Amino acid sequence: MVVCGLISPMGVSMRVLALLLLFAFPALAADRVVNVYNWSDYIDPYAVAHFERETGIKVRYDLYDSLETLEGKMLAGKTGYDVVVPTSEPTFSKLVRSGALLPLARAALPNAAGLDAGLMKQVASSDPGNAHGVIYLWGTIGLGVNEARLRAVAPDAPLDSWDLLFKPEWARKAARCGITMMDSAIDVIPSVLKYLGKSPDSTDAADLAAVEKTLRAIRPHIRAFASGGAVEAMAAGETCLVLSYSGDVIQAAARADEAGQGVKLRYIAPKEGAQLWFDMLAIPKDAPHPAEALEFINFLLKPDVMAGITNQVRYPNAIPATASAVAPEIAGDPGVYPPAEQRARFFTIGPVPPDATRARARMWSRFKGNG
Ligand code: N2P
Repeated sequence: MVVCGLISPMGVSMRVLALLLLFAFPALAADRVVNVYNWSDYIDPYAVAHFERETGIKVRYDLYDSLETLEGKMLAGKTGYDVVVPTSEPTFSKLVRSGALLPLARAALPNAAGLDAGLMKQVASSDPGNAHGVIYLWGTIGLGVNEARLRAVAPDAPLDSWDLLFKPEWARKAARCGITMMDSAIDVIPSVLKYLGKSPDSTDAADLAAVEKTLRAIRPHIRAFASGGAVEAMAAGETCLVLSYSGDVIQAAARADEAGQGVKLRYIAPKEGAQLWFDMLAIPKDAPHPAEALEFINFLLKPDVMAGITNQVRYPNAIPATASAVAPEIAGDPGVYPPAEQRARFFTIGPVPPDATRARARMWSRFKGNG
């Protein structure tokens, strides 16, 4: 189409010149692409379309819904991905330590100047000098409840506590309206350790045995393990209790409201402590299109684009200038932007050594298999 446009009014010679240029510089002829590997339900589709239109770069987009899946791909190497979104701990820090990520060329990321300095400092413990990643979105791990259905089967259930799921007497009751748990040893075990009064980073075999005992006791009451699909199942009213990521539950609540079938959902950051995490935009070391990756990341960090993402997926971002463009019902939702007294009960995790990671993964498959 471009070549045809050149025929007139300057005639055939211009067309020949254009063709010659394309032969001499094949990159001009090739489509520019960026291969993005991100969590499911984690972007504003309009942002992707807008980026493609503005830059001419085509976005190829793949999804995962657990850190285990992302780690499996990254450890095998040669993923072909240009942008990945690992959680600061334990995955991103592990990738940084193993040299699996490209240092970010700051000059290509002018919009990174808009990132919250305090939050970036917090993730610097996973990535010295913030060399390999910028914060995309953040959130917590907690419980999603369909209060009306839970109250119907357990009128005095403790809705503010992990007891609701981790105490067999409550789980047994909740099982009557359905319990779903995310399928991730990495993202579930720290919360159980914390609930048991242990360090969420514990590598002690006795602590892991206590976690296993707790989980096994509620195993018969879990209807399904699902990370991505939990949102739909909850929104459809198929389950009444889910262990999941904050924004996933809040998205489910919004979808349920839109569906108008009377399903009302709520996110709870349990009082004993909810894990706070940060998801990072990063570029694999062997990314085939690192320049396009930087353009994509820089685009996502634009305040208007990032505000659109938060409005869509209901996770908070780390760009303070988005505040005025985030919808009031989202900015005012304590599950999305937690007030200080709630944040005081959040905890973060540190790196998990390889042998502890393996022990946790083995325990998780024993637990899951014991249905
Ligand atoms: C999106 C899940 C995101 C976050 N569905 C987990 N870090």
